[in-house]
Amino acid sequence: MRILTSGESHGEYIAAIIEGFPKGVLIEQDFINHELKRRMQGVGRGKRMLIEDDKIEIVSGLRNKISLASPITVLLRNKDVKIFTQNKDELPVLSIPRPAHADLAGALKYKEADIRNILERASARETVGRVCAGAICKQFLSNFGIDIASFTVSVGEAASHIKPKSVSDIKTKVKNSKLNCIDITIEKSMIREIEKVGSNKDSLGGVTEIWIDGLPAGLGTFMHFDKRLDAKLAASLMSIPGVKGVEIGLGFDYAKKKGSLSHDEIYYSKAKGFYRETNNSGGIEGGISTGEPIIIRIAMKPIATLRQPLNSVNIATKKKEKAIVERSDTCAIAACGVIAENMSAITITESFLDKFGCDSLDEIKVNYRNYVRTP
Ligand code: EPS
Repeated sequence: MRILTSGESHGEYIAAIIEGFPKGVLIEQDFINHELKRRMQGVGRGKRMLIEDDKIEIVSGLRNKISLASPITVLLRNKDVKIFTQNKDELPVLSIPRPAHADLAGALKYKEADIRNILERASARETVGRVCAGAICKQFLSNFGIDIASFTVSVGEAASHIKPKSVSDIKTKVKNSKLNCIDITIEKSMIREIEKVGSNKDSLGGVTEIWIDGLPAGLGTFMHFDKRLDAKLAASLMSIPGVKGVEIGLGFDYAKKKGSLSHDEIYYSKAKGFYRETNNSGGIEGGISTGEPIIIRIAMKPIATLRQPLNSVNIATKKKEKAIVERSDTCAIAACGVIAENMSAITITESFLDKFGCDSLDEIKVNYRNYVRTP
């Protein structure tokens, strides 16, 4: 399976093409719109989210809602269109890069004098296309009881220490949250932090945790470095704009502990097969899923655009100036969780299709059942 997205933040459309998706999968457009709506929400989101309604059209790859195995094309029309492919727009040239955005690195790389031509594609708006593809993959995975959820662990200094039991536990607890949080007490401190930095024209990041339940043991492999499931998940999550850290299971805490106190001992029962009573590995050993839930945390840096801008240099004059101010979010950690769920769904689907075949759902189901039958 291959996925392409296209589109600029203020261009006419965002598009996603999913090639190599199996035949016979029921795809509900409403579910994709539901995931897109979740991506728009959360305290700290910017005014753009009030302009857009982020509803999709699927223009190829399905017949009567069922996938045909041909490339699936999803289109989403932006409402806030400022740049055009054919007509001339009147936008001024932007020449003062924002620290922490792609502005300067992109302008240097592409020898570009107008930073608008960099930031339009570098904008996190592109993650709309990834959520569309991920929401299609989530619907494929649901045929095998695989489900994914996320929750906000911390925002600035406000951190929750509550541990969920499962994906369905997370889903129940975040239902009425304004920040995709399972801890309503700490959520209040998180919201206060976001409001405080917002009124100081500043920005914040945070940490979000992703859980994947229902995976069989055996996805991914150590046989080659680029097929390790942990490496694939880390790469796909690190590709989300603003993400600067990924840890699986105990992650960085492993480095502080003895092996005898950190490795997950192995048990067997007739009813459960092989199982563990702890899950410090985060559900992956040797680059392969163990059958325990996959647990990953990602850290997002503060949003790059500051309404009280940092020092920068005008790329035309080379003089010191304050960075440009574009409309932006104060904190996007809740949205980051939704994007991370959908990026994980893409990666898990890729490894699932590698293991069980990729042409039709019926064939994949037969292969899956044969595989899981023998422990
Ligand atoms: C975003 C849309 C963008 C930004 C944000 C994410 O819209 P606009 O630039 O029109 O306000 O709100 O992008 C960034 C934070 C960024 O740094 O690029 C979206 O749809 O997620």
